[in-house]
Amino acid sequence: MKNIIREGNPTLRARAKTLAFPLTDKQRELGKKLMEFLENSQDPKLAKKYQLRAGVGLAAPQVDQSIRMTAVLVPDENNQPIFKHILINPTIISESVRMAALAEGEGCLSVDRDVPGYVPRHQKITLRWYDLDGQRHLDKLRNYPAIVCQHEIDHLNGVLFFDHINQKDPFYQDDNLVLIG
Ligand code: SB7
Ligand code: NI
Repeated sequence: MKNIIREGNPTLRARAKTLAFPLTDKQRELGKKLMEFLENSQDPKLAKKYQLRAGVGLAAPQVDQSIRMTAVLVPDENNQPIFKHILINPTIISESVRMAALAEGEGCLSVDRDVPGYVPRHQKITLRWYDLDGQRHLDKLRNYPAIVCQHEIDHLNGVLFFDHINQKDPFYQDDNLVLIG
């Protein structure tokens, strides 16, 4: 997965296409490659060897495929996966009013610069998604896994994390925003 596209490439600003089932063999392979990339990027030895930045998610548009597919691999403190799935056509079907943001801010493998500031996201979401075989899933997520999924779904809609940062006051925190991490 050497071909991650960067900010400025119009694919990152496009609305990606909904996938139809059954997926093609190529689409299935792409899903597995996205996940493999995340696994390798989180393996300290492999990451060093291939000079990868650690990633918890990677969306198909980031490899210039404008389709609604993303891999998510969120580990816990012991490096055990707490949410590890290849998501096809993910949709947020309900969301909390309460917002959450990472205290550290966010980064993106497609953005080669630090953009400081809080990125407010829904603290809890209910996510509907399909796996590679077309099976439907529903998951209730909160905090970090919810934030990562929202970052990835944004990629499917042509949105980048810094679009959510308050321009005038990047670290503005209203009463409804909880910081995590
Ligand atoms: C911080 C980082 C990510 C998500 C949420 C908070 C993912 C970074 C890797 N990606 O660019 C995936 O799109
Ligand atoms: Ni990203």
